[in-house]
Amino acid sequence: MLRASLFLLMLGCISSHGLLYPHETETRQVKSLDGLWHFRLDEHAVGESERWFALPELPEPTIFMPVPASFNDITQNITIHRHIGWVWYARDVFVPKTAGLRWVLRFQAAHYESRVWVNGQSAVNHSGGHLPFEGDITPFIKNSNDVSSKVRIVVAVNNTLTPTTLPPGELHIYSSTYRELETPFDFFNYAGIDRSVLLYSTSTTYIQDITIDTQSIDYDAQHTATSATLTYSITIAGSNSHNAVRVLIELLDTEGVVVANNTDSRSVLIVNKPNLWQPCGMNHTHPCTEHSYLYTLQVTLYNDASSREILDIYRINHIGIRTIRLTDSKFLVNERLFYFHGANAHEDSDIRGKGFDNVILAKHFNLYGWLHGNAFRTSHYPYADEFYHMADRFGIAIIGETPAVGLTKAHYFSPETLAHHKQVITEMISRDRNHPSVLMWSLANEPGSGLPEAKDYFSAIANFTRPLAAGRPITYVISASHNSDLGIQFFDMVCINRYFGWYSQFGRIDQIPDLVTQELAAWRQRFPTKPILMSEYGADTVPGLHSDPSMMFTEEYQKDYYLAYHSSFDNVSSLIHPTTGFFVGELPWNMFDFATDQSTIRVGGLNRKGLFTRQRQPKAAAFVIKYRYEQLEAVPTSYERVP
Ligand code: BDP
Repeated sequence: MLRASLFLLMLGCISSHGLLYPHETETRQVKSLDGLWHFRLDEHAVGESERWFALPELPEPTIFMPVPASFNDITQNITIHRHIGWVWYARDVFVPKTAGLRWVLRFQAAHYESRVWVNGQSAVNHSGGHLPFEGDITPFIKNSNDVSSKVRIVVAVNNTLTPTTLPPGELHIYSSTYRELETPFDFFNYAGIDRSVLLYSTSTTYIQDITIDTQSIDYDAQHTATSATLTYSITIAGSNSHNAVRVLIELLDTEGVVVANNTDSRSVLIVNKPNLWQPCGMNHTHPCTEHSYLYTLQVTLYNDASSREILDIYRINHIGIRTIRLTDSKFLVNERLFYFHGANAHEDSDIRGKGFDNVILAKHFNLYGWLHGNAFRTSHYPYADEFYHMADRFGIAIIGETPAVGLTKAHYFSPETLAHHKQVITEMISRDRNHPSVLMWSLANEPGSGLPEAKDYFSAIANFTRPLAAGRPITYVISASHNSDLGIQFFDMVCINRYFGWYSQFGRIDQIPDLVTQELAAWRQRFPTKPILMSEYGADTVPGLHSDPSMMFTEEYQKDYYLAYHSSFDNVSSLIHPTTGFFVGELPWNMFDFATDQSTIRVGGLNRKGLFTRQRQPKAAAFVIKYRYEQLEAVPTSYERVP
């Protein structure tokens, strides 16, 4: 029921990042700028001094470049493939001029450093790939006698990584023709405007940000949810900072019925008999091919306390009611044990590189459904928003990871990197926190966490993130040994990557079970109150290569490799041993083959640890994992009461 008292919000005193997904509503238009843009390299870095942003056309030679896409693999030109430095994109667009509207130019991501000019004027700059950035371009739109006016958008993007970027990198200039970017991580440094570009409108006074979390769920004796309390906050921004507005917050079920509402900008919603969001692939939930329950949050902004004039409406259609709790040995979702069984991935595919594509997106989730895989880590950077939307829908758990991969040298743990890392964490959590599928934040992958510098660095990262974490546990993914890691003590869970039988004990599948058992026991002994997850394990496999007995790189070896790990997992699994187990999940490396730098261990420039090829076809091990996950899905799970 609508509360009697309507709160007036005074504008202008609230500031927030605001990375709401650009959805179309009654008050918002969204225009896609995806398509073919004019593109050229800037090999001598002269574009800015020669003011290419102010020219009617980019200087020749230009080519057509699809957006979104990484530029590297679109042509046959090796110079474009391995270009390091600035590239330029340009296109014109018609923006309808409408009084009372602001137009925002939004880049879902571009890698790495971006500068954007609109009609020759600097409009927005951003440092860092994998996360959106935007700017209000209304002031740059020319007045005309027409109802609409042409807007020229020019974007310069630079993929050079440095010791203070995330991920870090180091440019080595050996001669005028020989430059290499050293990338201390194992994936190709694809670049360009690799996610969609959108132009969207809002009213001049608008809903800038929304946060919503499940605070608590009450259950009856049969473990059926009887009520849930959600906390939310709404941020309003706009041109008229002295105007008074009011806001209506409504939660709608899948039938469109309002099940809770409120008129405070920051308060709670109480939902009776809630339908819970459930992660898929557990005995008590649903298969990963079926939908989880999602509500819609509708926020309506009215002009003032008395008028019915609507200024803005925004809807989030992926609200999941669910809680997360970690005990010393279990990962609980809705007070029931959750066991991560999926596979990690990369945003990577033929021709597109890291370019977003709905075809790849849909195939991704169809294959997780086929595999009975209920989780993935966004290794090693935040993925495109659309992955989170689909994961919410199917109940697939996401471990959201920052691009802090490759922090392997002491000088990378600098104050500059720390400041940027905090900025990235803020942007990632601001963008992704309302997705129920995000169950944990991973703040780095395989840092040099045994280096003395890592201790204070990760202590600072943990302290910074904890108040922002929106109810999720925090972690980073470890390659260091149990007795050398200095940072995970500040985090909630131990996530380890281990490659026994691949990067060590070559060809010795027989050694794997004991090594895994000893490894898990050693971590447990050091951290008896933190659950443990195997966040990577895998073996490169060339599809079609066979041998019996199995040899490294064959399909048989990959099968044997996985089978050798599983008995050791099961001996300490919290799923199979609810009272004594502490091992909460397994994520093979990798779901798909993916592009890397060329080297002697990367046949064809690919990391071939995929269960599937880069073209998304299964290798033999995919069937082993599918069979295992079907078995895991059938294990009944216990229900834990909140003490
Ligand atoms: C792990 C890294 C991952 C690599 C993998 C491998 O976390 O990024 O791709 O090794 O070498 O250490 O396959």
